[in-house]
Amino acid sequence: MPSILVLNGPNLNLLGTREPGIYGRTTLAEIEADCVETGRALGLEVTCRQSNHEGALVDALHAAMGVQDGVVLNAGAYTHTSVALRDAVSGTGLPVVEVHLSNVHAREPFRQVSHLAPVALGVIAGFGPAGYRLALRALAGHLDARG
Ligand code: CA2
Repeated sequence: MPSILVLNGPNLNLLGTREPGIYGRTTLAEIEADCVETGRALGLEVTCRQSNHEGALVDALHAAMGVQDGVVLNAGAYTHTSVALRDAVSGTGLPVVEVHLSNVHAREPFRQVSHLAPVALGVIAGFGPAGYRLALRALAGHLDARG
């Protein structure tokens, strides 16, 4: 069974507790449980991780090499700043779907820049927690087509 890492970055552990106007009321634990459930329905084994630390996110991507078949990545603010994460994404060679809860393209100009998008399989933004489900579906289709 293909294995997928769902990796969340800085501050996403606060989901559902603060700023519900932007990020909604769903907690990260609820999103992760939904990912595991969606994965089960799609025939994917889903493992979830979150870190507030750039290097720990790089380490998590490295650890996924040879173990996992794809990654759903919401790197939070590091999306817009981190060349190290971009290098880790391209270095692992894993298919990575970049996810954002909010429509980053409708927000501040600095959020419209992604260092990850050019090395990602694709990007999903603006659909709230449903974006993770869409990303898992996209990865399942990609892995299936690749054989
Ligand atoms: O829309 C997204 O998913 C983001 O990746 C969320 C990041 C933001 O820096 C990106 O530009 C877009 C921020 C996550 C912060 O989450 C919070 C949740 C509740 C309270 C405060 C922050």
